[in-house]
Amino acid sequence: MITDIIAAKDAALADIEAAASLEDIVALTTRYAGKKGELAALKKQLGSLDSIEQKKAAGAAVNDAMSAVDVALDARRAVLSAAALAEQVENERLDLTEFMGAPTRGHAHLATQAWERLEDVFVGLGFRVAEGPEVETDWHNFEALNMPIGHPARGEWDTLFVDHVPPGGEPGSTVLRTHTSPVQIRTMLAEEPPIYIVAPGRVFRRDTPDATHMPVFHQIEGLVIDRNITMADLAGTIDAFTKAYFGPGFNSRLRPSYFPFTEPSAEFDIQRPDGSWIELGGSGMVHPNVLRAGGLDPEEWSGFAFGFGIDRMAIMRHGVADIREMFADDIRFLEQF
Ligand code: FA5
Repeated sequence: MITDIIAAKDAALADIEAAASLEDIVALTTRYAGKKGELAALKKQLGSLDSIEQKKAAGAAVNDAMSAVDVALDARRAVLSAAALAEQVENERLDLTEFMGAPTRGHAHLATQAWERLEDVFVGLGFRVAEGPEVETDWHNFEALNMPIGHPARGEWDTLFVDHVPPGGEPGSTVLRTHTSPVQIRTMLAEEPPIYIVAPGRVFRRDTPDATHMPVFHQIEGLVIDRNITMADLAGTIDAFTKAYFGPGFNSRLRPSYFPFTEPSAEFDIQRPDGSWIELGGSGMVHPNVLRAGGLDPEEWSGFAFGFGIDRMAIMRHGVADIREMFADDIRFLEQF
């Protein structure tokens, strides 16, 4: 019997050594190490042996054979698994040095290009670039801009609220800024006039996307605070800016309007090549209440402010019919600019 056991063990070890795949290992495990395997069958025969000594010796031989087979299976499985993994890695390897045809160069997105060009134009006119946070307090976004809680004009901006209550604050008092105008307040509170800044940035509204609206878009705010600033300074600045940004052949107009934070207020429109007008932004003389919220004396200081839609300016300048094209991430559209 012991001879049979040793023969079975040697056959098993030779087969395991010769196994070429993990599937072979599974089959050999069933054949030799399983409950119905060859060694288990020999173990069952132990009972038929005559003496206790024979049973002990044969039992020890079977156990020894079984553990030798288990060890061999584990070792061979480890070798084959490592080989399979190496093969998979090699098959899935990406050659990052490979390129198809001539390399192409990327460039800044159309919105970024417009943003940077606008900054350049205004820096050329003597403005400095300022910025503020995208997550704002209700106070900076509305209240300091002459829109106390309950003011009907708040409804003009379909506001997105942030689920955050600041220490000592009220629920619903944190918003995604609906315009860049809160940067006016932050700038007035942070520095002494004279102030000549532009503040480009991302703003958020619960607007449904259409040809001229996006729920996330960009504005550039302008703020001038100095002595004896008049509406003529505002009109002159907008005229100079229009010529510098759009070039000759574009017409612009200021149209009387209403904003709570400016008085008087004007809307700024530009004429499309097809003759139709599109609204690009709002503007006006900074309201005395806004100067006060910014810590300034309206008897001493006056100023003007404006807020233009950057994306609208980009589509106007390039003759794009639909603002949604800007954000569809279609490389065929973007690479034209
Ligand atoms: C404002 O946001 C005022 N803060 C502008 C302002 C600043 C007035 C300073 C006076 C003084 P309004 O909601 O009209 O105003 O937006 C200004 C411009 O942003 C619009 O003229 C338009 O060009 C752009 N705009 C508004 N909503 C969208 C939108 N959903 N998608 C793309 N552009 C938009």
